[in-house]
Amino acid sequence: MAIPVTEYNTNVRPTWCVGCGNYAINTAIKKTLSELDIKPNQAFISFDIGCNGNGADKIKVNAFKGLHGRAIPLAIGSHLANRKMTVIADIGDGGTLHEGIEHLIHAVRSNYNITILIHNNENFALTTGQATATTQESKPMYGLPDGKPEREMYISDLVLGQRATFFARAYSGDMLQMIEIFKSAINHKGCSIVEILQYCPTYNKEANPEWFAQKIQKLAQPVQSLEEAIKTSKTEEKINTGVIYQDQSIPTFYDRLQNRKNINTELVEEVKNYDISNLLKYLD
Ligand SMILES: Cc1ncc(C[n+]2csc(CCOP(=O)(O)OP(=O)(O)O)c2C)c(N)n1
Ligand code: SF4
Repeated sequence: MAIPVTEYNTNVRPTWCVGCGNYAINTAIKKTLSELDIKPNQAFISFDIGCNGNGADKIKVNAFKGLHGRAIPLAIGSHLANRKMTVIADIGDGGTLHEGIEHLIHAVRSNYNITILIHNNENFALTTGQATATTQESKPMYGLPDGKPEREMYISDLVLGQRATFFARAYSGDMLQMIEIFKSAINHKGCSIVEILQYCPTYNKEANPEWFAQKIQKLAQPVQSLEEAIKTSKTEEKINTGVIYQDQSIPTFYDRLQNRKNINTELVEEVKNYDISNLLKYLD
């Protein structure tokens, strides 16, 4: 029998704005863990700074809220320390594509066995709606009344360009699809990236449920090649959601380290014989 969803509840009341997509995302994570029978003490979630990160104390798992943009290296470190744990990094588009962009690239490249959930609300919401890399070109934003001068960046282009082994797109307004996507992402052996189109009624009013209803189309199944995945992930006419690409044939970071298996690590000679009495004398 699945673990009741209430087991993942805390007594902290959410403070997100009315209608914010973060409510549904937080609940979808709980429902996913419940349906996969992952107990609260078997999951580690690193949360970022931002509205998304305020989910940290609203879910009962091993949760850690780190510095802005660092949810991904925290997840990687936790996975390397305990590979039995289900490890998720939960982060906003700002933290992922600005402060922490290098971590995303290396997580994908190394294919660590973690899941990265990116709340893409197309702005730095907690700090009152500044433009991020995913904000549409020319859109007026806080501090940019004449519109964002740069072109937008697509998460799919970035991660599929680095040969991600799993890329999916979910929408915060579709809880059932979100849960199915999160389950596939957690079950994927390797680094799974889920871009969640997150409704932010306060700073990104244009991308509202009516707009999403017209734009979104659900992909029946993943496409076969990276090239096709990059094309399918484009968001100009229609926005495809679902698992867009998955390659199970690439070994994870740890599976590649065959030479380290069953080896008891020992200190090298020069470390074993290092005399530290000189350093210790300052402790007296
Ligand atoms: C290194 C660093 N840079 C900037 C900030 C200020 N800051 C705090 S939250 C935030 C916005 C977060 O935006 P995003 O990651 O997209 O998450 P959202 O609030 O939209 O969920 C910023 C810029 C910070 N705390 N640390
Ligand atoms: S500002 Fe946007 S992302 Fe932040 S809580 Fe409000 S609706 Fe949600």
